[in-house]
Amino acid sequence: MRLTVVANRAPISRTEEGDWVTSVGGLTTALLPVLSDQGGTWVAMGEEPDLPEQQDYPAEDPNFRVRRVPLSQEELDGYYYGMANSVLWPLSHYMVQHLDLRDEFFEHYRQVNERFAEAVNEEYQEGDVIWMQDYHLTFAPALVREAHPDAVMGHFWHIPWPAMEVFRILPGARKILRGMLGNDLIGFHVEEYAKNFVESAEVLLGAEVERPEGIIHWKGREVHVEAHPIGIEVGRFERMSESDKVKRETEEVREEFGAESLVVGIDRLDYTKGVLSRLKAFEEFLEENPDYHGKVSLFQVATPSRTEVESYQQLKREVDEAVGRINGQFAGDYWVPVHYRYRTYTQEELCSFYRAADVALITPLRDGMNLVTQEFITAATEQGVIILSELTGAAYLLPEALQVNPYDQSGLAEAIRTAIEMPDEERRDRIRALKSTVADLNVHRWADDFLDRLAARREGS
Ligand code: ADQ
Repeated sequence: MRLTVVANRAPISRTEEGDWVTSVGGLTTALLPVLSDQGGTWVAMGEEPDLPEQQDYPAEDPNFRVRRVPLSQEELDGYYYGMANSVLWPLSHYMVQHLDLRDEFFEHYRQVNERFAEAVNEEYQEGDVIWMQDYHLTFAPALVREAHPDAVMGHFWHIPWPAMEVFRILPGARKILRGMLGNDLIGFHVEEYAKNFVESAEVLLGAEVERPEGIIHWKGREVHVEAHPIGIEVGRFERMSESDKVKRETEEVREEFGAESLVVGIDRLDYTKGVLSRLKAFEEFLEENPDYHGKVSLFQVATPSRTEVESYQQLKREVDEAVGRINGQFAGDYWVPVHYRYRTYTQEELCSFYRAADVALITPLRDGMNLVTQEFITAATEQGVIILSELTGAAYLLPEALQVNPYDQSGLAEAIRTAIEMPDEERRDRIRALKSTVADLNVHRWADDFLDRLAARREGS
């Protein structure tokens, strides 16, 4: 069964030396083996003007094709930075204060989705399975469906689907739902998002739905809506974290920061990740617990992200300021309370940070899943304690984490103390249970399960 993957980003990129390499990242790693094995095409946006529209890969012995949809700067601004990142992203994370609603965003998004659909239609061969990814491509499914009524098509949505009453705030909400209902199968990380989607279709479009099966009847077809929690490449993270190099680097990290207890946070710098509230909670922890001054440090890594969007620039300024304020107020002669790094690291380096942590502080204000949690758990030693926001998809699957409400600053400050003081035996029991769940989630299993369900949809079940 040939596969057409449709995603915003291509799975290969060009190095500075001009060589083509496959990207690092869960989605690429999960889908490329399947694509290479079964043949097919990966359709993605063309981010730079000089990239080929069609590229067979690898050049010497191709086993799949990359098809690019070239975008002008104006289209990229409207479709990607605008509609995807400044409208659908904040809305799906319940952050309506960050909504930037503009007609031109919607218009560019619609046009770019049409071009994606045209590219898919041109590449499509009878019997192919089409798998769309994420919130960049909500109109494309219905457009492909018009051209290929018999195509088997699925969509995985990587962020939360918000409650119906929040989703309906969006002008154009019904158009987005109609676009998505071109699919045969729609996957979310957890049941709660799937239920929200079904309710949106029922209330906003008047569609007939079947619960608890999660079936929407639409234009004479069935659209199945299911939970398919994503995982990480467990084997790779296990191997990396057990390697001598990572173990050595872990020691170096511990020595560099010198604290008795190290609390670690690692996130893309995005307002959904709760970095600012986390820093304030750590500040409150230091205010309330003078006995821990000089003994506990927070190591916060923030990856630069969407730096073109104003609200992200503002967040960076606020985080810089908060780190300066905390260190200015609390630092002692040989103790820095917050070590802050604003940069990207290799996965091996991240593993050494995960292993160096006594406590992982993962407190998004909302997150579809949160893969950093799964990476932390996989790499962690038996000492590692995971503090996890209950407003993440991961929280539904990982009850043994110390769960917190990320909006509750005092609760978070208290959880830091609880985590630091947790007895060894409890730490070990919790992390063992967490490791076992994360091992089962595995991204390869996720891809296989979704594709199996798509194959079943072809048979009509
Ligand atoms: P993201 O919002 O990007 O993903 P997350 O799932 O945590 O969030 O993944 C972040 C990835 O970036 C991790 O693999 C992590 O290793 C990496 N990373 C973080 N900091 C880094 C750094 N400094 N340098 C290099 N890499 C870094 C979206 C949704 C999530 C969902 C995923 C997958 O928002 O909810 O879990 O997709 O579906």
